[in-house]
Amino acid sequence: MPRKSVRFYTYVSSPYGMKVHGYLLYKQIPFELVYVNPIHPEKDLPMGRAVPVLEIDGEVRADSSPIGIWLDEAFPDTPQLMPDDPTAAASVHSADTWITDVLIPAIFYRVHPRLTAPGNLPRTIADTLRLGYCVDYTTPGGLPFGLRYLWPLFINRAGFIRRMVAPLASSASAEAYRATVLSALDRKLRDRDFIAETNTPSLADIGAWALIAGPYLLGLRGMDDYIAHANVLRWMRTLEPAVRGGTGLPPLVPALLNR
Ligand SMILES: N[C@@H](CCC(=O)N[C@@H](CS)C(=O)NCC(=O)O)C(=O)O
Repeated sequence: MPRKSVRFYTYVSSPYGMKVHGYLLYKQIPFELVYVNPIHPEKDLPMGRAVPVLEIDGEVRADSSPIGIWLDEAFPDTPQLMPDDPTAAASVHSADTWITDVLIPAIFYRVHPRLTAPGNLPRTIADTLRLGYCVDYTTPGGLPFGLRYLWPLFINRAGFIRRMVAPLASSASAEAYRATVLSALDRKLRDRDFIAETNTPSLADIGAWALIAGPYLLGLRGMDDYIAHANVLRWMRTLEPAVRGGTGLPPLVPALLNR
């Protein structure tokens, strides 16, 4: 059978994109990576204006977790992200909801200048400038002149980020919120190897791994705090060989941006 053609549209800084990127690396599916211009994503995307979008043999779909399930169907001979057993599958879905509702906002919150504790504002601005640099570097033709220096403002204004972090505004600092979330993950991993009730890595593990490793690899500061959580660290290390790439596939973060 001829090899399926897979094209993956994202931006380097998109958490949802990082999840899908992780799925593709874990399954070792050869794919073409297309970084879209985040200012006018609709010009580069085959559908809509949100990333990630995946195209398999000309068929396009959006939405990160459903994309993972679609990849299982399209590539049944690769490691499966969703278990067959219905109880285990329900546990993966519930863990994936936690990732969407809790883990991803914790990451966005950390780089949202307006909501950060005042003492951490310089660091948060430095991190958002770093994100601007990474997006500029990976966007074909670069961002419009000077925009990368305005990235903190761009992040502050993005509607989907505002909606996501709004309920968290009453939390303590971004760091404290992130520490609470990592502690919760550490407790989940205390008595088991994977986030959901599965015997092998699932959609939840691969997504969460990419979400924790991606911002660290992009060079944001303070993103190595997971090391302080022994169970999270053990789990990150166990999964690393399977998700880090090294198989000639486009890595989660391009080598020249990588630490
Ligand atoms: N539920 C979607 C969310 C995707 C999403 O919010 N993507 C952001 C980038 S991280 C985006 O492109 N937002 C632009 C918009 O919604 O207009 C998924 O899981 O893929």
